[in-house]
Amino acid sequence: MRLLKTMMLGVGVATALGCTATEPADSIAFANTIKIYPSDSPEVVAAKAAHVIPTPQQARAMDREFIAFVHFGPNTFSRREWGTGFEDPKDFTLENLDTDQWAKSMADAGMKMVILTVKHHDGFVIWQSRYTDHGIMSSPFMNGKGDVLKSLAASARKYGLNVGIYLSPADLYQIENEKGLYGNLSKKTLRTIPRPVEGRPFESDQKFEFVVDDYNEYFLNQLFELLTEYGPIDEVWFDGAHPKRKGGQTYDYASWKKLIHTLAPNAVVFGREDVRWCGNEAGETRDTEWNVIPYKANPDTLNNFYDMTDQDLGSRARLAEGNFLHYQYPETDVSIRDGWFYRDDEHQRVRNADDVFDMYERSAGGNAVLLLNIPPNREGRFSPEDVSVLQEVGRRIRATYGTDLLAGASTKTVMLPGDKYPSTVIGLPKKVTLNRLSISESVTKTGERIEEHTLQAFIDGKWVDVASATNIGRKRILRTRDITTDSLRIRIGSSRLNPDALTVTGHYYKAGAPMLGMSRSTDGTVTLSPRSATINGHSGSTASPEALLPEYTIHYTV
Ligand code: FUL
Repeated sequence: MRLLKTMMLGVGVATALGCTATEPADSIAFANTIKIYPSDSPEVVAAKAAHVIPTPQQARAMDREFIAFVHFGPNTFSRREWGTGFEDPKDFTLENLDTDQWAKSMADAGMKMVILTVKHHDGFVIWQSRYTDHGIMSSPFMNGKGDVLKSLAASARKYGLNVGIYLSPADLYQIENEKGLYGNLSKKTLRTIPRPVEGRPFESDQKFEFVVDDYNEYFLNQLFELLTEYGPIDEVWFDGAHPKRKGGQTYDYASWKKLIHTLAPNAVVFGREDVRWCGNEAGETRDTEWNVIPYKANPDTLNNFYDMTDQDLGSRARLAEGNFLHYQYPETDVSIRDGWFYRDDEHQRVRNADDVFDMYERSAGGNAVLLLNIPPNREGRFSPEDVSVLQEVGRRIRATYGTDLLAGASTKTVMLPGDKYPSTVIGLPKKVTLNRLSISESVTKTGERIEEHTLQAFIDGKWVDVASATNIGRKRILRTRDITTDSLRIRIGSSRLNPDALTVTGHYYKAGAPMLGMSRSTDGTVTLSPRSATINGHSGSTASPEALLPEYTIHYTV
């Protein structure tokens, strides 16, 4: 249900902000990055923040909501999390590869894209690169003729998934082998990308010139292959981890960026300007995830981006610390298993559907994107346990969010006494029972504005508060206890600028019985309670039990 321009009331922007004549707030242009000055008042900074909007690429990428990561490579066969660079391609003993099964499972889960580790930190490549023989071309798989990316890209397109690549800047093979290019202290000189290779024509005839060293040239040549020979690439993932460094090797990101923007115009870049790390690998999300981030240096020309792990990245107090405000959304990257790669040397636990569905709601419904890793096994398939979790999560997403219980509702705005902004009242033709409300701001048009909001429901003749949260952004899913009502009201507590139209939908999640955990204290008291999913100290939050669990009674017998 779309609430049309119901909330544009309030005082004129310039007056409200008390802006200077030199920079009235109503003249601020919407942009992906906006400069702020020491002379900007806190109100002007907040108004500028409300004018920072995603690029069309970022907006499309956020709309994907739930995407897949696939970690696959020599580690799958050596049972390691991080390789060493000394892997023997002969040990990549893949015999069967069923990327159709991967793609079908991902599509069943409701995922919209897959990002493959085409080169992890070990430096082994799983596509047919012209620039190294350390990879699938030297392995027994299909007598060296196999190409995992080619196969996955074809399967992904068959099942309607976009494709992304993880190309590790860290490269242990290029560090450890004698002729390795990483940190070889080569001079920066003018290089033409792609470097021609005899007998290996390119599919694209584009050419680029960059002044870079040997490793950056190697990296650019490989990016060129990946971005021109596998169909459209929608995300390029640059991991920040470095098991080892050598020779003061730096990365010429300006050149990489030029190549990516030219060859993959729809792609967003993770770890650089477009997409940031959420700050953990455990599926945790912030309660308040602002995507307007303060930067000291101009993010559009930055070479290095740092990991941001603070709980508060974008409150008004944080904004004032920057010189630039930039739109950058997070991906909640997390593995369905204990570890990024498939291993069976020890029992590798698999997250259950409760946990993954919870992460989906907190990420997609918390102004972020969920990036869930599913590591294929040595048979080249997703394991049955993982597949059943993906199927169940997809079923829950469709069952819950496939229907809008507010369809057909009427809306009006009312100014409640003492409030600064009008409230939106949603009237339904008859009572419905719901426990999820999804609210979106028009972020692509008018930015992220709302800072506090409360959902109220009309129950037994009076308005009661049902849920309160902070910002909204692209989407906020409010998870509530079951409410049966024919009237809802959204009140705005505070906002960076007058809130724009909201999109609101209502849903019902029919939760199954929770998994129970049992503990016994030293005095013999036994406690039975819903178990919180915990994997290797990665706690999968179960949020507030009252919002997530239906009203179950635990019956026990001794
Ligand atoms: C980390 C890497 O070191 C892990 O191996 C994995 O690829 C993860 C997604 O990023 O930084």
